[in-house]
Amino acid sequence: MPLFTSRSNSSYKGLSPDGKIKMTIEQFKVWLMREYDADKDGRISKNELREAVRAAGGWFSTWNSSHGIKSADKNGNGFVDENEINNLADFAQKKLNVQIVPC
Ligand SMILES: [Ca+2]
Ligand SMILES: [Ca+2]
Repeated sequence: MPLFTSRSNSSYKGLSPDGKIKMTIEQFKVWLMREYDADKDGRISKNELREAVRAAGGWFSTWNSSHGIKSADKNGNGFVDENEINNLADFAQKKLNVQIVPC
């Protein structure tokens, strides 16, 4: 199943009328892992997140990356853990055109 349901020709698929990309938290995690888990160990390290910020440019450009990474990695173990992904989701909702919807 594609992550974003296709309903427009824009580069972002699955845009709703209010311009938000809607996804569930599960989809958000899957998307993060697919896009940014470079070594496929099932979690996002600080380095991977930093790469993501750099590579994504516009997507993350409003994010002060070091601050963002720090605030995402609450327990400071160098990885964005399962529960810390929620922090990223919060950020995505506040700063990006993403809306996390109930499953
Ligand atoms: Ca990884
Ligand atoms: Ca962590």
